[in-house]
Amino acid sequence: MSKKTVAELLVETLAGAGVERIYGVAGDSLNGITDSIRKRDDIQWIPVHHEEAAAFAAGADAHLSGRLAVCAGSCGPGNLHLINGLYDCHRSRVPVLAIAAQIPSPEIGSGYFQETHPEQLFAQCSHYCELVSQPEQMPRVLEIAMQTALSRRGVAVIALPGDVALRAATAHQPRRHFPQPTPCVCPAGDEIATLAKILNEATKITILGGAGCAGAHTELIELAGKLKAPIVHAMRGKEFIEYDNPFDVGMTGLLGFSSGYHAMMNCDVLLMLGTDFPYQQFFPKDATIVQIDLRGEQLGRRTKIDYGFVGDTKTTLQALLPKLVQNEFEEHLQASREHYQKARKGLDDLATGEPGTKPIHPQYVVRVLDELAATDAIFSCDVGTPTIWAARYLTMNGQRRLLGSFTHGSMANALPQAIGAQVSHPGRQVVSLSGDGGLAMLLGELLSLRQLQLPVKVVVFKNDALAFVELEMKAAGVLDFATDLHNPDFAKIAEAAGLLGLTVDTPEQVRPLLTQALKHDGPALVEIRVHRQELSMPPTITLEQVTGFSLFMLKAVLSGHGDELIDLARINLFR
Ligand SMILES: Cc1cc2nc3c(=O)[nH]c(=O)nc-3n(C[C@H](O)[C@H](O)[C@H](O)COP(=O)(O)OP(=O)(O)OC[C@H]3O[C@@H](n4cnc5c(N)ncnc54)[C@H](O)[C@@H]3O)c2cc1C
Ligand SMILES: Cc1ncc(C[n+]2csc(CCOP(=O)(O)OP(=O)(O)O)c2C)c(N)n1
Repeated sequence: MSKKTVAELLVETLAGAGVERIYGVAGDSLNGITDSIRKRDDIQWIPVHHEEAAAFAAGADAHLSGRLAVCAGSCGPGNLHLINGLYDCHRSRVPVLAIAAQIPSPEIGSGYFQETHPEQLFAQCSHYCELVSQPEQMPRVLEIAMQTALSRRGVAVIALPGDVALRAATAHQPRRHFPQPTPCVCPAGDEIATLAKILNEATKITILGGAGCAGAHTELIELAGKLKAPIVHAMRGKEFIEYDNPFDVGMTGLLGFSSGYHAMMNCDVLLMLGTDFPYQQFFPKDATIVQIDLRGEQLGRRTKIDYGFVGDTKTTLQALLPKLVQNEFEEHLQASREHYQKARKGLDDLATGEPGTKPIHPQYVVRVLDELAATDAIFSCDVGTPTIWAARYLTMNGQRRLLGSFTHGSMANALPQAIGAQVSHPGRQVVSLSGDGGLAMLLGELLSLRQLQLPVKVVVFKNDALAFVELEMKAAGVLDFATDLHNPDFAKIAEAAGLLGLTVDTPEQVRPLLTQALKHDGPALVEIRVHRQELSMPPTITLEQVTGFSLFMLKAVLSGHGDELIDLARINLFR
């Protein structure tokens, strides 16, 4: 019988599979695991201050590396805190294993101190969630969990009672190799022929691409060239699609560009590639819609489709391209591109910083940040108005990365995601675009930056409000309420926490202080006093006009200024 404990076997299995770190907060029920990590030098414990941050950090790590990342929480409250972050990982389809420590096994079912039932709690945010109740289950349950997280892409959870973790393991040799499966999936020959026929017979074709186009940039651009098709992207596809793309016509959706919207509405055939863009209202009603997705269950989920094919984008396009004839009809592409340039200019015109004017336009801040940031910077943006600025003013180039809580939509994501990004990519510049509400929600994670010596740059958009919600309230015709924030001086808090803390009050300070922060050899926080209601309600739109219109929020979000409807609001509300 080996003297190795279950916890040691668990840690050995993870390390052997290439897992380099576990994010978490220590606790009694995790002692076996943390102690096993202490004894090894091929795997690290990454201490954060809130388990939710551990899950977000692991999600960012997995998203950027494409590999399994791991987080852990102690029993009861410790692993309950993981849940929101795990929902985000699961819904973003990143492979994350969560170790949820459990109370001593003989006490389960007695209402013991800190007792919860992780198998039930994590059921909705995982593909696999099992209790390890005896040593003989290990490492098999762990291996199944890891394989499931990788193969189905999402979260897997193992609940491990502290006492079981300390018992002697019965198995010796864990499996070593857990590569991320990357199967080539191609629709059958007759399906490719059908797809080619639809596309060859159409002239006005638009492509809507999403995160499922990652790794298929060359094929995508060649496809658009053959089809003379404008490419619209969904938010999670921005980092993979926008760059080096002469067919780019911007994003669609509430935060999108009117050019993206029009390109989709005016086409005869819409080709959806690797996207789960969620907003039904933005899909055309009369076009033929063709969808290609790696997961069959995604087909037709967001809009009624005419044809659906199961395949990965790269392999499918490689099979399709030789069967396509060159489309000679240029007008649709030209009109969409011209529209895009106009929409882009409209947004750029809002990103100004007149000396002396206060408060500062947040658009200007992000435009300057975009100019100053490294070619391979990793950005994360909080849910709230920072997501809007990131979508519109950060330029992707194939090397830069963009993290957000785009599918789950949770506040306070940016700082913990930046932690995961910086830990897993120590040489890269990592910038968190944080809301003042979002930062405050997981403020303790500033301390993690110091403790872990992570040179993350936190740019705080200080508008003294839950501004995104305020916009929604205005748009819904209700008075703002409960959205005020009586903020502290975040720069001073940062200084006290051992970070460089800077305050920007005027537009002329934006560039020098962002430059100083980016150059700083260590963590830095730049608090920027930005306009509270940058996206004000267009005064010409009344509640009656939008009653029953499910995109009511759009009129607030998409208008750059109260008197200037630059985007989709006009198209949707006044047609
Ligand atoms: C405040 C806020 C506002 C937002 N506003 C907008 C907005 O205006 N516009 C917008 O676009 N988004 C917006 N979002 C984000 C939105 O909620 C969705 O997360 C986003 O649109 C989805 O992007 P996606 O389709 O690229 O990625 P996903 O939702 O991740 O979909 C990717 C799809 O690709 C498939 N796939 C994966 N790999 C492959 C492969 N190799 N080959 C083929 N298929 C594959 C997957 O199965 C999945 O169906 C907003 C989010 C927030 C928080
Ligand atoms: C955990 C969580 N709570 C509440 C919300 C609802 N919500 C969405 S955006 C937002 C405001 C975000 O405020 P802040 O971080 O200050 O950014 P701002 O919009 O002001 O720039 C809120 C409360 C949410 N998405 N997630």
